[in-house]
Amino acid sequence: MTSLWCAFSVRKIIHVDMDAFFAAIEQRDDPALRGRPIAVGSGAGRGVVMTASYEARPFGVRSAMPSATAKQLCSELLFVPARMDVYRAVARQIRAIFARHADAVEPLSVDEAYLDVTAAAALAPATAIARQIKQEIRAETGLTGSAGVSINKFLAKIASDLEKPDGLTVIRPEEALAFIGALPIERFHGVGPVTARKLHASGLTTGADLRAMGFDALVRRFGRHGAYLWQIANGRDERNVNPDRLRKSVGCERTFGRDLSSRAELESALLPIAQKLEQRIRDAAARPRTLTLKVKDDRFRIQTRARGFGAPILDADRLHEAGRRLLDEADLARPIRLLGLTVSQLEGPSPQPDLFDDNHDA
Ligand code: TTP
Ligand code: MG
Repeated sequence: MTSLWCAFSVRKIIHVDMDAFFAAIEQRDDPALRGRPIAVGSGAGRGVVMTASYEARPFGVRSAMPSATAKQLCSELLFVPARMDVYRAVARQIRAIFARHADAVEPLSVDEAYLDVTAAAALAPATAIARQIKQEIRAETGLTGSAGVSINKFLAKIASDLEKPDGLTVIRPEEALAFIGALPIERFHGVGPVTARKLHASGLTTGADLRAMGFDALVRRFGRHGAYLWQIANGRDERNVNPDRLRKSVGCERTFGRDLSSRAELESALLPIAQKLEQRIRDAAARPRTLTLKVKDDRFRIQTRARGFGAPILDADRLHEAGRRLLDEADLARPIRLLGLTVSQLEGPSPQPDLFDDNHDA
């Protein structure tokens, strides 16, 4: 009786993440790059590494690293310029494969998604579905992805990372608690370096430590984030696979009490907008690469000016600085009644939002 009930109540979630996505596509399309350490991104000036092939990783070359540093670590590193249109087209192919197998698909970034296969798993085991998806990805795109299969999003995502590249890792319901118990708290989503330091200072290093501390003590010490940590440590993550989660843009704008005329006033008015936007970017777990400035003057004429970035633009200072540069491109002859900043092109890996970051209401 119990096992029957379990069979119907336990969800089956798969997380798929492509291996060295941009770099693997470049190696697929140019045989001369295969088997070699490559980085996608600009190798010139202040360029950054978008991703590195698995051959480059043993040298320590990583995403978001300045290209100059990467070259120092690996002198043979080949830089290949990004071809975003190609990557997006492959992302669409992969999503089409997911849609064939899952009841719900939630893309997290250009190369990863959560799949809810609970209903499909009544016909074939979730592990077999994951294997089939990996096969179809390989057959239709010539690329490999890694899959994690488990009972919730948290465990599925951790699982997909465990045997990269070309991995398939299953964390079964009966293994979940032991797995989380041994898991270092740094691996918990939402625990970045700041939170990790605080937890370590309280003697907490693993999921088992969090469980042992107990719900009440965790909440007393860490507020609602303590409650979240306790839930996760006990294998509870009820978040649904939500197909509509991915947003196209995030923005913030202000209409001023009086129209602003001086450049200095406009620049300082832009700062709180950038700060609010930083918070919204974090809340949306976005990795935006385009910033758009909106300017409305006293005659309600609207101008927009936009700029793209090689790496995600996330913090208020950079948003403010980029916004000020965009002001240079706008016609500011008339008094200004509204300024706005919007980021778009949100695709990219979701960051680990840190629960105790300054802007968070921890
Ligand atoms: P990831 O899935 O984080 O990395 P990856 O697919 O290259 O490698 P892994 O096998 O470890 O999953 O990101 C997917 C793509 O997003 C990556 O190929 C390039 C891009 N990207 C950036 O442009 N900047 C970044 O800082 C990161 C992390 C990724
Ligand atoms: Mg990936």
